[in-house]
Amino acid sequence: MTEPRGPVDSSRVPRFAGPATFARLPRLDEVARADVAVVGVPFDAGVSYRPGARFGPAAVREASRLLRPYHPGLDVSPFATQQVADAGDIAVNPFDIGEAIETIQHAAGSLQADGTRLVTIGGDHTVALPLLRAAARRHGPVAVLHFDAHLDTWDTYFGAEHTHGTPFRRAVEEGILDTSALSHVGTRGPLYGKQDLTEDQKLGFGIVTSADVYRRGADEVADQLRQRIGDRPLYISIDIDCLDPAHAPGTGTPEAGGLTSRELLEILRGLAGCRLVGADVVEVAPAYDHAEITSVAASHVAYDLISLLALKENGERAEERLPAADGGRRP
Ligand SMILES: [Mn+2]
Repeated sequence: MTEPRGPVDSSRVPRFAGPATFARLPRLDEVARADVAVVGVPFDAGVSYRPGARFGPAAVREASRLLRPYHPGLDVSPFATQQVADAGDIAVNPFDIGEAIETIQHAAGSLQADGTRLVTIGGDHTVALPLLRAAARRHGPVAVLHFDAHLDTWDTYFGAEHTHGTPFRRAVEEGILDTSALSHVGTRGPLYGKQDLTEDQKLGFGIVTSADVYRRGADEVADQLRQRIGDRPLYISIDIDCLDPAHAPGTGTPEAGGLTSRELLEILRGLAGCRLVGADVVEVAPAYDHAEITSVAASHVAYDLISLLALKENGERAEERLPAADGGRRP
């Protein structure tokens, strides 16, 4: 295997210049194949409140320019031990949710046909359903870790089955999730009624509320989640509104009392060793953002997901080769 092609060298091209790909990585068509592909889904026709997540992928890519090649928390160089590439955006019909879902499922299936794992940048949360279908087609029913202020297991809204509030109920109904290992993390805020919780529980979800994370701490929460997940294939879906609006104002349905970006990143790092097969970061709506707070948080979250993918199931490096090009200290 040839050495992975990494990001543009920031000692030669400053970070504010160069390609607008995620972390200034090569495009997918510039490499023979990728172990991990970052793909955007600029789609927000499924939102129930503020629109604008269709501009999420571009904003997260822009905010990712400052990412550096070595992750000290996980002791891994995620762009050196595996080939990571930017697959661009999936072009979806903004006027037909059903067709958009089909397009996303097909595109995700093609992208991962040769074993490439996907980190998807949304887009509203509707996109999780076709991504879960594509993951389950390849790996069988998947465990799901769902970071979100909301349950996203509602049945319908204005009669619509496919919205950003329904993907996980549809996925359970379709039998593509391993219902023995489903968890929401960061849940909070008012619901329509107590039945929202009882129905969610019947679908198989456990809940770690935002308050639970505050009281128990990130390490204990991550340990508990890791035990529940075990060695099942794991899909992580991160709605950026799991973060408090102070940490992620640029999103469609904000709720007070959320996680800090530090708590989210520490929980993710505590999942090292899990069998991660795919992930998404969704609901970044840059028009409501300030000073790139939300898109910076989302880009770092995506970086941590890519770093987790660089770790083997037992927590060791995916490849034993040491990073060659990334050793230097660069701004
Ligand atoms: Mn959501």
